[in-house]
Amino acid sequence: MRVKRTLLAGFGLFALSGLAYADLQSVDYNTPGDLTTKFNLNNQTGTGGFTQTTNGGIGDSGAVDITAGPSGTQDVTAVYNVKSYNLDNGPIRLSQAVKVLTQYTSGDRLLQLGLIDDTATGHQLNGGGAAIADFISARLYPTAAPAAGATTGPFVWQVQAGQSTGGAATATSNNAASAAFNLILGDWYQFSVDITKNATPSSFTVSGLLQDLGADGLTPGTTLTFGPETSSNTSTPEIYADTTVFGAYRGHASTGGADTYDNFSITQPVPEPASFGLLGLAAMAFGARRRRK
Ligand SMILES: [Ca+2]
Ligand SMILES: [Ca+2]
Repeated sequence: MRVKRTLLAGFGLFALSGLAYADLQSVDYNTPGDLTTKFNLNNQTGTGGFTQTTNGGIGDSGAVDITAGPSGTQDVTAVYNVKSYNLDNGPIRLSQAVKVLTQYTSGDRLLQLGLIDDTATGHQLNGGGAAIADFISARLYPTAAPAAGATTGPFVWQVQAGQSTGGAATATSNNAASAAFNLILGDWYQFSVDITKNATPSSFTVSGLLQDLGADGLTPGTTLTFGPETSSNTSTPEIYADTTVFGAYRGHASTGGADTYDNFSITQPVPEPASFGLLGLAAMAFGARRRRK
C-alpha cells in the first residue's frame, strides 16, 4: 500500500500545484508523406510546393528541400492540419530547423513561423493577392546577399500580423525589425517562436529564439533571443478572436536563404481542468483517511 499511497499523494500534489503538461506535436519528415499528409501546402501563386526528401536533413534524415520547390517562382505556406489550437488555453510555441544556403539574395523569408486561422486554400502567411488569412507570426529574413567569400550573412527578426475581412485580400502589419545579426552560412538553426494571447483585446506577446546547431545540425552553438514584444494593431483583432488556429510556416530559398527544413513542432501547455484538481484533493483525502485507520 505504501507505493500506492505515495502515488496518490503525488498525484494530489501535482493537481494542487496546477502544473500542466505540454502537448507536443512534432514532424521529423522521416516518414514518406509527412509533408503532404500533415500539412496543407497553400500557394500564393502557381502550383506544387515544398518537396519532402529522404535525406539531407539533420543527421542526413528526411527533410523538406526548399531549393527544389517554390523559391523564386512560388510562395508556399505549409499549414499543420493535424490539430487546431485555442490561444485562450495558453502560450503556443512553434519551432522548426532551417539550414542556411551559402548563396542567396535578399527580399524574402529564411523562415516565418506563425498561427493562422484556417487550413483551406488561400490561407497563407502573407498579404495581398490570393491570400485571405488572419495570422500572427514572426520571421527571419536576410537584409543583404552574402558578400563574396563571406562565411556569414546578415538577417533580422520581425513580428508580422495579417488580417483578411469579408474575403478581402490579407492586409499585414509589421513590428519594427530587430537589429541585424549574422548567421553562419551552411549551418543549421532551430528557430522557435512563442505566441501568447494577452488579456488586452487584440494584443499578443511574441518572442523567439534561434539556436545554432552547426553544419551537421547536431552541434549546439550560440543562441540568440528576440523580444518579447507586443503585436496589437488593425491586423490582430480577427486572429485574436479565433479559437481554432493552426501552426504554419513559410520560406524561400534563392531570395530568403533557406536550403532545407527539418523537425517542425508545435506545443501548448495543457491547462489542468478543475475536475483534475478536485480528483487530486479526493485522492489525498482518501490517502489520509487510510493512513488514519
Ligand atoms: Ca528529419
Ligand atoms: Ca479558425
